[in-house]
Amino acid sequence: MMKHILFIVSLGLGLADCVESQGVEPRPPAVEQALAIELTPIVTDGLRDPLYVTHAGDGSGRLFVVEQPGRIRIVENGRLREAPFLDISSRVRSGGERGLLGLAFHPDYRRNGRFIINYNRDTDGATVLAEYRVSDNPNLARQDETLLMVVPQPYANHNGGMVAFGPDGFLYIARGDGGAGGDPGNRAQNRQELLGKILRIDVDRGAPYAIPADNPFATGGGRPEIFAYGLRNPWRFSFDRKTGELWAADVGQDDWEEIDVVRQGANYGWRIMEGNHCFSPSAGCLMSGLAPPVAEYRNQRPRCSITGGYVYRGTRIPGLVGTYVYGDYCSGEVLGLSSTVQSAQGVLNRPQVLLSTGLKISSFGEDQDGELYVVGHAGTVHRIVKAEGYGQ
Ligand SMILES: [Ca+2]
Repeated sequence: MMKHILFIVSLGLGLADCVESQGVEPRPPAVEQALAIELTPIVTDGLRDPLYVTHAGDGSGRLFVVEQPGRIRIVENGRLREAPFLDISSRVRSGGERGLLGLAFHPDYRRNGRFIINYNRDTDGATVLAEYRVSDNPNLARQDETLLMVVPQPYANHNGGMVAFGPDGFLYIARGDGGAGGDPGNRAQNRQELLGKILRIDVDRGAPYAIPADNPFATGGGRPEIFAYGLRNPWRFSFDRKTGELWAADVGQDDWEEIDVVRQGANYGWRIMEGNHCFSPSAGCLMSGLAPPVAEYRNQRPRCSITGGYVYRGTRIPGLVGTYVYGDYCSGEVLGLSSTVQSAQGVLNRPQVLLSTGLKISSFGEDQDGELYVVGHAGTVHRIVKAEGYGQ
């Protein structure tokens, strides 16, 4: 298991870079210090290709870690339990961008024991959305599943994978554009396709689900499950606990990674646009009616792929409250977008580096208190904490 050397870069290095190349004024030291974070290890051994961490909302304090090959593991009292909560690895086709990709506990999990997972099935790689339940043992799920939705995948990549319940109690589902490169089937713009979208369904009504009455195409014009479209591969999204806003990070094609605040019925532009830039056609594209990202950055090395995170609403890092914390899979940087910066500068195209970790950041996650975690694909989970002694 590789050892990760974690060090604080905070805004020091990031700003130095900005000042050199852009002539940007450095921030006041107080702001830097308020945003200074570091990582504390939660699990550094025993995980295989983790992709996500979350909580069950049941007051147990447990963390649930999704392993790409098809297992869900429990961290309880700081210890990784050996026996998985769920192991469906025999049903999962894993590797590359496929595998067990998403997990969402029902908002009423404490009473009904229901949770939703999203994976690529072993037979044909199609994306399966399914419901599972806990057994009489709170640390062990039942193996039987209720299928909610199966979506064929034309290519191996861009499977999306995030699932989460919104503040409205509906289930939101991230669907990539089906893969290859450049969305060859133009699926993200096709409202008759479920790929390249964020979907929204009601898993408490209907069989196997119902369509929320105010979904944009509930009565026609597209597939009724669609909540928003024109997305390439919204690998991770989240809801701001305070505002209810849906923040999605859409992985870019050749040049631009982007962050979208996703609104009902909006078209986020792919493949017409990549970030704020024409993609197809490469110039003179018609941008009217397309929702621009709230931020973008170039995916030049060492950056390669945005990993969406969370607007921080925890209590342990007061200076970070309200900042959208996200990262890049290749550079290992934890990045931040603060709402004040966003409103002051409009579209921000230089990410604010909060921390360089050396991790392959596959995901972020929240515990029940809203504290944030970073998942390293090589097998780690760390908690984001306030940098102690910073500036002393
Ligand atoms: Ca876009």
